[in-house]
Parts: sequence; structure tokens; C-alpha cells
Amino acid sequence: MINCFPVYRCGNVKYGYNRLPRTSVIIAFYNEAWSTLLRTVHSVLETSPDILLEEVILVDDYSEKEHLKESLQEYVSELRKVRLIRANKREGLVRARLLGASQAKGEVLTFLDCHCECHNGWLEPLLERIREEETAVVCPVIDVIDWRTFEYLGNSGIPQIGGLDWRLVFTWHVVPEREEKRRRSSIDVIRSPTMAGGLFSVSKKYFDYLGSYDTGMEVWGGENLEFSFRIWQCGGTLEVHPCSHVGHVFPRQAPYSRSKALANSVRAAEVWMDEYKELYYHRNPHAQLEPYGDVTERRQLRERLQCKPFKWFLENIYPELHVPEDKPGYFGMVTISDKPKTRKAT
Ligand code: LR7
Ligand code: MN
Repeated sequence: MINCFPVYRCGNVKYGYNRLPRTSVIIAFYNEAWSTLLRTVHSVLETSPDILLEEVILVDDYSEKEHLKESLQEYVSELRKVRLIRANKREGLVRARLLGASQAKGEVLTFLDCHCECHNGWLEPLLERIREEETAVVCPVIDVIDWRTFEYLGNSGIPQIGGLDWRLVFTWHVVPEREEKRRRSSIDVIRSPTMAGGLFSVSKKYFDYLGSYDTGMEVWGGENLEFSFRIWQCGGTLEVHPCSHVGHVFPRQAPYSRSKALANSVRAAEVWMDEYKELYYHRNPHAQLEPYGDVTERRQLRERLQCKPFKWFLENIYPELHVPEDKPGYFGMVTISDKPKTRKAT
């Protein structure tokens, strides 16, 4: 039955290692702690078969922390296959990742956040799937690492897939019936409408063809949904591989401000969502007022690749998402305020 946790079956898969593409692992970071950053790097080195790992590229997004300066350079210079490159100014995660990608020699790019732990056997399924289908963008199952104890808690039950709500917030979901039916086995990939954003493998050639990332996006946020829409609407597939597991620390607070997230989401909506962007604006009126820069080139990319409309994405890839019918004057968001409003006695 597809519902069984498939890990024991994953262990039985035999890979033709010589036929698998090699990957560059790209890890962008900004002001990350020493221990979590190096846990990520060492876990990649320890769990990736040598023949499959071209290199690990660390991209310092202009961090200020002292421990990320000479000490890190010295430490990394002792490690085989690991390179440290530095941005000359703060770029944000999109352009930092692209800086890494521009120097990558592997046939496949694998992106990771800088506070992860790769689990044995994480890499083979991702690369095998891309060997089989070049237009597949494949994510590992994201396991939880406790942010207080740093214990690897793992993930209970079957993997979940990504969705979104109409405020353009990423959400997790159980695998729908229709997808369970489509899969041929419990270790088959699971199609996912969207990705969380940080952890995935993609053929370098296909990533470039798809227009890599929207370089007008700053700091954090929005690029994951933008990329997800683009993958599906422009002919690729976005998948989670149940045999690939990577842990991620979900910290209570990020070591930086995320004020640019709104403009990034607006860029995604303006380029990919057609008339459905109104549903977003109705639920986030601030978004409509947010300056989002120039998206002409991204719209041209969409034209050039002859990508499908957002309606097609909703009907074919994400039919579970309820599309509200917003009647003029009858839409909005319910918000719960901390302080109960008290009426002044008259
Ligand atoms: O200005 C910045 N420059 C950077 O290099 C800001 C961030 N970064 C780096 C940062 O150090 C980290 O390595 O970019 C990476 C992602 O930043 P996080 O870890 O603060 O983000 P997150 O884990 O909270 O957010 C998720 O959504 C983001 C949207 O922009 C990115 O896509 C993240 O990669 C993504 N993380 C995951 O998907 C891991 C699983 C989390 C879930 C759900
Ligand atoms: Mn993260």
C-alpha cells in the first residue's frame, strides 16, 4: 500500500552510479552560526558518494559575523571539494544562490539552506530522477531538527507536499488521492504544486533554460512560489522524492529582517498569476500598494517559453485549492486582534 512509510524499500534500490550525473551543492548563507553551517557542510561530505559530488560551493552573502571571516576561510581550505565564495555586497538569497550557480561545474545543481543535515542516501534518488527526466525539479523530504536541542527529529509518516493560500503563503498538505493513484509505488516521486524553496536539485541546463531565478527579488521570500509556478506553467515537473531525506533547523527567529518579502510575492503574482492576482490583492491590500520594480523581462521570459496560464496550473496541478468567487464588497480577511475592541459608553 502506498501509505506505508517507504524507507525500508528505498534501501533496496540499486543505482547505476556511473550513469548518474554529478552535482554541485550550493549553500548560500548570511550571518549563520558556525556549528549549524559546518554541520551542513560535513553532512554533505559524509553522506554524498564521492563519485556523485562535484563540489560544495559556500556563498557568503556579505555576512558581518567575525567567525565567518578568516576563521571560516581557513577551516574550509582544509576540506576537500569545498569552496567559499563571497558576495561583494548583500545580495539576498536569490542572487547569492545564482552567484554559486554561475561557478558550478556539476551537471546538476543542488541547493541547500545553511542549517541542514543530509541523511544517508539523500543524494542518489534526486540524481537518479533527474537522469531519468531532465525537466524534473526534485526536493528531498524535509525532516525537522529541533531548534533548541539540535536533535534530528525526523518526520513521521508519509511525506507532505507544498501548496499555498491566497495570501501567497506557503502551506503543507497531505498527498491527495489523485496523486496516490498516479504513483506506481510507494517509492515513486510525489508531485507537488509548490516547494518550500530551500532544498532541491535541478539540472543546470534546465535551470538556465527556465530562467534560473528572478534577480529582482531581494533578501528572502517569494522566490519559492515564483519558481514553483514557473516550473509547472513552463512544462517542467516539481516533485518530492520519498527516499531522499534532509533535516532543516526551523529557527524561532531569522538572523535578519525579512522586509522585502512582500515585494517579492507581488513580483511572482504580477508575472505568473494572470487575473488570479486579484484574489491575492483582495486578501493583502498592502500588496497592491507595494513598489515591486520592473518585471518586463520576466514577462518576456514567460512569452518566450510559451508558458501556460495560471488557470491551467489551478485546474491541473492544484485542483485542491479552493478558488473563491470574490463579489465586489463581499471579500476580505478575518483578522484576530490581541486586544478586544471596547466600545466607549455613550
Ligand atoms: O539575505 C539573505 N541571504 C542569504 O544568503 C537571506 C538568507 N540567506 C540564506 C540563509 O542563510 C539560508 O541559508 O538563504 C537561506 C534561506 O534562508 P532561511 O533559512 O532564513 O529561510 P527559511 O528556511 O526560513 O525559508 C524558506 O523559504 C525561503 C523563502 O525565501 C527560502 O526559499 C528558504 O530556502 C526556505 N527554506 C526551506 O525551504 C527549508 C525548509 C523550510 C520549510 C518549510
Ligand atoms: Mn532555512
